[in-house]
Formats: sequence, structure tokens, C-alpha cells
Amino acid sequence: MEIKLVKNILDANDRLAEDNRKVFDAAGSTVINMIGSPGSGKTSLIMRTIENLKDDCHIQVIEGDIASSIDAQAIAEKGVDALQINTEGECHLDANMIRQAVKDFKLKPGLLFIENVGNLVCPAEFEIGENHKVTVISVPEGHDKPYKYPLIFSKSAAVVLTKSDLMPYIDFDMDKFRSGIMSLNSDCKIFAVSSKTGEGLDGWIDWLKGIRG
Ligand SMILES: Nc1nc2c(ncn2[C@@H]2O[C@H](COP(=O)(O)OP(=O)(O)OP(=O)(O)O)[C@@H](O)[C@H]2O)c(=O)[nH]1
Ligand SMILES: [Mg+2]
Repeated sequence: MEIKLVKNILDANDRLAEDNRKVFDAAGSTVINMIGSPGSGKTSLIMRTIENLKDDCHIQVIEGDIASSIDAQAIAEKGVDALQINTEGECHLDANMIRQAVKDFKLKPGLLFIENVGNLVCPAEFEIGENHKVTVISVPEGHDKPYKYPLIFSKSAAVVLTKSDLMPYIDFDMDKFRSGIMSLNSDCKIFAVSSKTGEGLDGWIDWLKGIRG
């Protein structure tokens, strides 16, 4: 009984996500759903990406957080359109939240980053109308995460391993990390970057240029 209810909720969400996808397609937005734990470096990566790409294409950002507009304010200071969604307790964004939010948001052709609520688990379950999911995970979280939280890694087009500047201080086994992802999703791209030093960002930026509509 309970299982059926969850399935119905997810089916209803998927239908709304399809509607969102049509709205995004019509506007020429390529939408990237950025998913990762609190503090994994999602906002920092988006800000670095804006610095690197804003002369190439239009970038817009929707920020999802349980509370506060800290992230949207930081993004807006970079001179791009930023909208904050507060989920007020929900641990993920869902398609209906995105549908309501974009009603008041003038979509422009280019890249639309949607930073999901900091959480490696629940956001993986909910389609929001994105073109691609990207997992953002930081070196201090450990190389075992693809084995412990497989769903998000199996659904992501790319994984960005952030805070690569901290590698010398942490026992992080890159081979184990890479094999864990490849065993779930052999097409997944993996980028190791530092938003602090800029190391490794080129590969990520080139990938974004390739998927941009
Ligand atoms: N050393 C280092 N610190 C980083 C890097 N990226 C982010 N940080 C730091 O990590 C902390 C969290 O970064 P955020 O970008 O706010 O993380 P987030 O994933 O957006 O966090 P939430 O929105 O709260 O889920 C901040 O203190 C950043 O300065 C990095 O590449 N290297
Ligand atoms: Mg953030």
C-alpha cells in the first residue's frame, strides 16, 4: 500500500517534469540539476563556471535551499539572473516547485543551473525537467560514496569531484572512486576540480560547451 502511494507521487511528479522540460526546450534552456551534500561546493562551482562561461553564453541559476537566500544573493552578485526557492523543510526540489518558480522567471536561451537542496539522497528520486543531472561531491566526503549512494551516481551525466586542492590532506583513492562510478554508469564523465585554485575546470567547462543547446 505504502509502496504504491510513493509510486503514484513519483509518477505525478514525472508528468509535471515532462511539462517543465517542454517549457525549457521552448525557451532554449539547457537545464542542469546540480545535486550534492550540504557544503560539497555546488554554489562555488556554479560561481566559478559563471566566471568562465558568461562571455560565451547566457547563464541563469535557480537555487534550492530549505531556508535563506544566501546562495541566490551570491550568484546575483556575479551579474546573472538568480532565483531562490525555499522548500521550508523539504529535502529536495520537485517538479511542481520548479513549475511555480519559472512562472515568474524570464527564461533565456543558454544554460540554466538548478542547485538542488544539499542532499545526496532524496533529490536523486525527483525529476524536475532537467536535461542532465550532475553530482557534485567533494574530496573530504570520501571515495566510497558511489558505493554507498549509488542512485545519484547511476543517474548522473557527469560527476564533479570538488576541492581537489585538499587531496594532499585526505586519504582519497581516486581509482576506487572512479571504478565505483564506472560500475554503475560507464558513460558518466568525471571531472576533478578546485573552485579555490581553478585546477581542472577546463574539462568541466568544455563539457558544458558541448551539451549547451
Ligand atoms: N578548499 C576548497 N574549498 C571549497 C571548494 N569549493 C567550495 N569550497 C568551500 O566549501 C564550503 C561550501 O561551499 P559551497 O559552494 O557553499 O557548498 P554548497 O554545496 O553550495 O553548500 P549548500 O548550498 O549549503 O548545500 C565553502 O566554505 C567554500 O568556500 C574548493 O574547491 N576547495
Ligand atoms: Mg549552495
